[in-house]
Amino acid sequence: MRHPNLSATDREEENSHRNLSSCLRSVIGRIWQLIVTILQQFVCCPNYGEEYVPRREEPRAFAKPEARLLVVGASDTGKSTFMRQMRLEFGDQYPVQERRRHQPHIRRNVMDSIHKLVSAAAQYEYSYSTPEVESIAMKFAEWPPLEDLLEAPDLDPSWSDSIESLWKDPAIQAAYQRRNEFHLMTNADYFIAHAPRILQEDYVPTIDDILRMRIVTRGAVTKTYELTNIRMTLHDMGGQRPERIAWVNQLDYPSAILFVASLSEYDQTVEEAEESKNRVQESLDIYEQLLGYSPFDTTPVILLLNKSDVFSVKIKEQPLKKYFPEYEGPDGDEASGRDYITSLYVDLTKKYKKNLLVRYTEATNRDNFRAIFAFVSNYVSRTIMGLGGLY
Ligand SMILES: Nc1nc2c(ncn2[C@@H]2O[C@H](COP(=O)(O)OP(=O)(O)O)[C@@H](O)[C@H]2O)c(=O)[nH]1
Ligand SMILES: [Mg+2]
Repeated sequence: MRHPNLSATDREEENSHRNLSSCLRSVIGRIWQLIVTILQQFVCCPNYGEEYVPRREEPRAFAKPEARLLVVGASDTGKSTFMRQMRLEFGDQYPVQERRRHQPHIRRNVMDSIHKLVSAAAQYEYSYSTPEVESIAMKFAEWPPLEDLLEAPDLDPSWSDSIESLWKDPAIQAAYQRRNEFHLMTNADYFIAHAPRILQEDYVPTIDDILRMRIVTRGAVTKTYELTNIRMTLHDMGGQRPERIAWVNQLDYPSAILFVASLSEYDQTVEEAEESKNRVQESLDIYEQLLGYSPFDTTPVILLLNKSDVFSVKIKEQPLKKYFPEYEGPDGDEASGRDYITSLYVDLTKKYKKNLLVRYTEATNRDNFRAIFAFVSNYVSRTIMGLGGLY
C-alpha cells in the first residue's frame, strides 16, 4: 500500500530499496541453499538426490577360526581324490567346462590300462582265445602309437569294440589277476568297462569319472574353503618321493595332519623305487619320518586308511600272510586283515608316544567322504578352539 504523504521521488526511492532488499534476500537464499546442498551432498548424506535406499545393516565382522590341514601320505593312496571331494562338496562342484578339461586324462587312463594288460599278457606268454583277439592285442601293444591316437580329432569307434573283446578274453583276465605285479591303476576295471562311453566323440566326464581318474600330483596343491563355522585350508603335499621333502618345509604349523594310507596296497610294490619295496612298508616309513619330525610333536594326526572297497575284494583273493608273514589271522578275513594293517600304524605311533585317530575310508564314495569329513572338521574345530577332541 502506498503512503499518502510520500512524493514521487520518495516512492521511487522506496521501490528501488525494496527491489534491492528482495534481490539481496533471494541471493542470500540461493547461497544458503547452495551451502545446504553442498553439505548434504558431501558431508551428511551421500545419497542425497538419488532415490532413498535404506542402508542395510552390515553384519558384524565375525572372525571364523581357521584350520590348516596337511594332507600327506605315499603316492597313489587317495590324497588328491580327497581334495576333489572337498571341491565337490564345498567348492565349484566341477562345472562342465572343468570336467571337459579332464577328457584327455581319462581317455589316457583307459588306453594306458589296456596297454599295460596287453603288455603283461605278452610278458606272461598267455595266448588269446582267437587269432582275431590276438591281432587286436597287437594294435594295443605299443604305447606311443596309442598316445598319438588320443590326439587325433576323430576317434575310431571300433576302438571301444576292440577293448571290449580284449577285456573279455581269458588271457587279459589272467593278466588282470596278477595286476599287483605291474602297477595297474586302481580303477582300471572301471575305465575299461566304461570305454564305449569314454571314447565317444562328445564325451564329457561324469563326477564318478573325475573321482576315479589317476593324475599324478606334482608340487603342492592348496585350497581354502569357507565352511559354516570354520575356514579350512588343505595342502595336498604330493606323495612322490621328491615332493615329500616339501612337507617339512611347512613354516606354519598345521592344525592337524591327515595321513592317507591305502589298505589295499599290501600286495603291491612302489612304482618309483628301483628296489622292490612293499607299499605298506613305504607308507609306514613315511609315517615314521613324520612322527619323528619334532615341529609336529603336538600336532594331532588322523590316519585315513583308504580304498576299503578295493581291500574288501582283494583280501579274498590275495592272502595277507604271503606279504606279511607275521600276520596270524585267518586268510580272506576282512576285519582281521584290516586290524592287522591298522596295528602296524598304531604300534609306530605308540613308539613315538603320540595319539592317533583312525578312520577307514573310501575316497571315491561321496557318502563315505561326507561322513568322514564331518568327523574331521568337527574334531579339528574342537581342537583349535581348545575344547579337546571328543573321540
Ligand atoms: N576304488 C577306489 N579308488 C580310489 C580310492 N581312493 C583313491 N582311489 C583311486 O586311486 C587313484 C589314486 O588316487 P589319488 O587321489 O590320485 O592318489 P594320491 O597320489 O595320493 O593323490 C585314483 O585313480 C583314485 O580314483 C578308493 O577309496 N577307492
Ligand atoms: Mg595326488
